[in-house]
Amino acid sequence: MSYKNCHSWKFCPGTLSICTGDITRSRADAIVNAANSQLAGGGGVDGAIHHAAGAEALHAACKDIIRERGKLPAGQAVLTPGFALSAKYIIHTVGPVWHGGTQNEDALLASAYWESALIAGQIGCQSVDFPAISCGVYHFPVEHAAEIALKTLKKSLDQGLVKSACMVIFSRDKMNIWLRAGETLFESP
Ligand code: AR6
Repeated sequence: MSYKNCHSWKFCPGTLSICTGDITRSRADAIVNAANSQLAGGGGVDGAIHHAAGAEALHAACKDIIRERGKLPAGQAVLTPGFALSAKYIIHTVGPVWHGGTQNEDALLASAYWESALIAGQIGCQSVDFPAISCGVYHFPVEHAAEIALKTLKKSLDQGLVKSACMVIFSRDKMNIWLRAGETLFESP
């Protein structure tokens, strides 16, 4: 595993982890991309994934999806191969843009995690790694996002969608926020 500072909670069934690292180096069966509705690539983790997977092949696969089904609304997810990544699949989801919590952002963020885990389960992935969806240019407050993400991933483990889910936190500064959220949710009596 190329991640660092990993902290894991073992549940029955499944393991939920939080690590620092670069998700493009994931060894999981699938990684999740925090994409935009056009699946057009962009900056942040989306840009890094397109670059590492091979921009041309991934762009072509994304274009085919958009041609077939139209734009991907926030809260939904779709699948492409991982191309040059070690991960076999990329699950692209669109998180909500933060508008102060007035536009159903909490439910849309939970749905982005849930729908991604659902696809991972449907294609037989045992392990799936997630970035902090919406916590970059979409400006979702990190403490709040962490609580929603971890609760939703725990539920996906409880329901047996996947065996192992890992939150990959890019910035070490934000790691404490995620760990605190995990401790509060899973270790408080
Ligand atoms: N590995 C893991 N996490 C990363 C990486 C990486 N290599 N690079 C950045 N992050 P963002 P969003 C973290 O802005 O807020 C794109 O342009 C980053 O530190 O990538 O959902 C899309 O095309 C942050 O915590 O995604 C969309 O237009 C987190 O990933 C838009 O941004 C998410 O930040 C989506 O915005």
